[in-house]
Amino acid sequence: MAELTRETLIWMYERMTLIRTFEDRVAELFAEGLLPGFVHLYAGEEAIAVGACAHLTDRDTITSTHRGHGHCIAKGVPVAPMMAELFGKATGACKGKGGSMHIADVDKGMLGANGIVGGGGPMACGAALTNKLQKTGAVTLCFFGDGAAEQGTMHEAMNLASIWRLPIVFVCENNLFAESTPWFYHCAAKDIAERGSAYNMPGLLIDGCDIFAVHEAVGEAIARARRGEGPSLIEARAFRYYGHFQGDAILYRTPRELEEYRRRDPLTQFRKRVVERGLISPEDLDRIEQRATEAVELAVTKAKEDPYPAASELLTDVYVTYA
Ligand SMILES: Cc1ncc(C[n+]2csc(CCOP(=O)(O)OP(=O)(O)O)c2C)c(N)n1
Repeated sequence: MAELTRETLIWMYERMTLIRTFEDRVAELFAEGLLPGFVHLYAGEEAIAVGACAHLTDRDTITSTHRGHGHCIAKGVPVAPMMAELFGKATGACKGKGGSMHIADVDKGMLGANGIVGGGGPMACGAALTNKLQKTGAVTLCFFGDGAAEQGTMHEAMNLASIWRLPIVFVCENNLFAESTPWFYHCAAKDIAERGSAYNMPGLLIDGCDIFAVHEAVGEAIARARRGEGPSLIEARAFRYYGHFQGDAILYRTPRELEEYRRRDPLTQFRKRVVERGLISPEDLDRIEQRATEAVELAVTKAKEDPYPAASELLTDVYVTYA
C-alpha cells in the first residue's frame, strides 16, 4: 500500500465504488422487472477485479464468468453501454443481443462474460498463446469461480498453460458457494490454491476482501508471466452479498454470515485504511461515491430512452466470418 500513488488509490476507489453502485442499482432495476434475462451480481467481490486489473492496460486481456459486471468495469468498459446491454438496447456493448452474461468489449481487452461455467480457461489459453507467439508482452487474467474450479475445462487449461508457459494468471474467485453448494462440499483439496502444485505453477491463497493483498499477489504473478516464466494460480476468498442470481431465495446462508461479510466489506476496509493513513480525505472519497452515483443514474436514464435493436438486425452478429 505504501508504494501506491494517490492516483492509483483514487482509481481503485473509483472503480470499486462504480461496481458497487452499478450492482446495487441493477438489483433494484431487476426487482422492478425492467431487465430481461438473468443477472448475477458481483457486489462484495470488488477488491478482486479492481486489485487485479489495476496492473493491466487495454492490450492485456481478461476472461470472465456469468458474474461479469465487476470484471467489465474494472477493465474499463464504460457503464452506459453496459447498462444499455442489460436493458437489451441497440446502444448496448453487444448491441443489446448479449445481455448481462455476455458483455464483451474487445477494444478494452475484455473478452466477454460467459454463461458457460469454466468456459474462460480455454479462451484465456488462446489469448495468451497469441500473445506469446506474437511476443506482444501482454498478459491474460482468467477469472473463474470455485465451482468452475471443478470443471474439466479449467484443469485442462491450467495444464496446457503450464506446459506451454503461457502468460496467464488464473484468478479463482472463491465466494464460498457454487450456486447453493458450499465450496468445502465440492472441493476435495484443502484449498483451491494448492492445486497449483499439480500443474507446476505457484498457487497462493489470499484475502479477496483486501484490495492491497490482491494487488500485490496478482502483481507478482503478472510480473512472472511477463518475464516468460508461465502461469500462476491465485485463490482469492471473498463473499457475494446477493444471491447466486437475482431471485435466489438464499436459503443456504444465515443472516449472521451476511453480517460477517459486511464487517469485512472491501470498500469500507479501503476507506478506513486510506483515511487513517491520511492518504485520501473522507470528503474526497464521498465525492468519488457521488460521481459513481451520477454516472450510473445517467446510464440508467439513457438506457431507458434508447431504442431496441431493429427487427432487421435479428440475424446479424450471429456468425463471425474470417476474411
Ligand atoms: C458448464 C456449466 N455447468 C453448469 C452451469 C450452471 N451454473 C451456472 S452458475 C453455476 C455455479 C458457478 O459457481 P462458481 O463457479 O463458484 O461461480 P459463482 O457463481 O460463485 O461466482 C452453475 C453450476 C453452467 N452455466 N455451465
